[in-house]
Amino acid sequence: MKKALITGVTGQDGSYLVELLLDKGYEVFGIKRRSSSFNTQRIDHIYKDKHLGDNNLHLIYGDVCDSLNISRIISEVQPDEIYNLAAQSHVAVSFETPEYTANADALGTLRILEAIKNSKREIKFYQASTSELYGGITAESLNEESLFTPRSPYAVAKLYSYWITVNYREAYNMFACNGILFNHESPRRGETFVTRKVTRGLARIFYGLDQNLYMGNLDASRDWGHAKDYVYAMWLMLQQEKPEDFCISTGIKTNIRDFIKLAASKMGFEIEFKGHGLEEVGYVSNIITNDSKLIKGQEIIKIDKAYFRPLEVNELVGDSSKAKEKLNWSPKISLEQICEEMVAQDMMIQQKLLKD
Ligand code: NAP
Ligand code: G4F
Repeated sequence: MKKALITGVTGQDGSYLVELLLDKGYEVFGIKRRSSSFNTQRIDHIYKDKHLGDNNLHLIYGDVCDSLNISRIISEVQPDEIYNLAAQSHVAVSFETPEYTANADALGTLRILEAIKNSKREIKFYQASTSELYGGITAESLNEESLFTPRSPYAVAKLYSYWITVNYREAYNMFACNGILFNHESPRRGETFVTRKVTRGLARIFYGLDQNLYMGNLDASRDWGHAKDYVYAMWLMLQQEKPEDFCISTGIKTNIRDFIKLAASKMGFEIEFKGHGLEEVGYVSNIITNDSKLIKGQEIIKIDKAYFRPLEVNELVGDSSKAKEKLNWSPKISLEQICEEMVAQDMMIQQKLLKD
C-alpha cells in the first residue's frame, strides 16, 4: 500500500485529494492545524475515528511554519508521495499578512524539501503552484514557458516555492513537480473566494436573508475549473517517469459580472448591470421562479472599494496542451456544471437556515 502525506488536508483541494487517493488504495496521512474549534468539516464525511474501525486516513497535528514538526512527521510517516497544499491561499489577505504569507507559502515549502532531502528516502513531491505567478499582465494564453510577474505578496511567496522546488529537483535529483494550477472551484470552496461569495450571497438574497451583496472589481476574468478535475492532475504528475512542471487550466475565461449572471440564472432569475465604477449596481431584471423573496428592479449587487486589491491581476487564461499531451489530462467539468453544483448546495444551506 502506497503512503501519501498531504499538507493542507482540511482545505478545498486537500479534501478532494484524500477522496481520490483513498479510492486508489493509498494510506493517507493529513496534516491539520490546531484550531480553537473544529476545522475538519470538509473531510468529516471521510474520516473515521480509529475506535470505530479500520481507517486509511490518519490526521496529524502540524504546521508548515514549524520545521521540527515537519521533519518529525516525514521521518515517522515515511511517505512515498507528499502533496504540499498548505498555504495562506487568499490573495487579498496576503496584502494584510505579508510576513505570515511568506512564512507559510514560501518557507513552508523549503522546510518540507529539506526534510525530504535529509530523510535520504525517495519521496515524490508535489508543490501547489499557481497561475497567480503570471500576474496577468499579458492577454495571451499562459503556459509553462510564460513569464512570471507576480503582483501580490501571495504570488511572490509562491514564486519562491516554485523556484525552490525546481532548485531541489536539479541540485539533489529529487522527484519534485510544480502544478501551476489556474483557479478551481467547487461547493467546498472557501466562502470568501469570489465564486463561492457569489453563490452563497445570491442564495441569501434569494431567501430574503440579506438585501445586498458587496463586490470588488467585476471586470477581472479568471479561467475556472473544478477542484475534482485538478486534484487528479496533481496525482498524475507524481505517476510520471520523470518530474516536470505542468499548467492545469480549462482555456476558457469568464469575467466576474458574467459569473454573477450565470449563478442568478441557475437560481431562476436574471441580473442586469447599470452605472460605472463604484456606482455600478446589479439589479433583478427578470424573475422566472415563484419561490424567492426577490422583487423586479431590486438593486442587489453593489460595489465596495474595500474589496479592491492594492494591485489587481486583471485576467488569467491558461494553455494546458502539455498536460493533455503528456498526462492525457483534460478538464471534464464545465463552468456551467460547477456553478450549478455550487448554487444547489448554497440554496440548500440557506433554505435550511431560514427554516431553523
Ligand atoms: P484552501 O482551501 O485555502 O486550503 C488551504 C489549506 O492549507 C487548509 O487546509 C489550511 O488549514 C492549510 N494551512 C494554511 N496555513 C497552514 C499552515 N501554516 N500550516 C499547515 N496548514 C496550513 O486552499 P485550496 O483552494 O485548497 O488550495 C490548495 C493549495 O493550492 C494552496 O496552496 C493554494 O495556494 C494553491 N492553489 C489554489 C488554487 C485554487 O484556485 N484553489 C489555484 C492555484 C493554487 P485550515 O483549514 O486550518 O485553514
Ligand atoms: O476568487 P478570488 O479571491 O481568487 P484569486 O485572487 O484569483 O486567487 C485564487 O486563485 C489563485 C489561482 O490563480 C490561487 F492561487 C489562489 O490561492 C486563490 O485560490 O478572486 C478572483 C477575482 C479577483 O480578480 C478579485 O479582485 O475576483 C475579483 N473579485 C471581485 N470582487 C473579488 C471580489 N474577489 C473576492 N475574493 N471577493 C470579492 O468581493
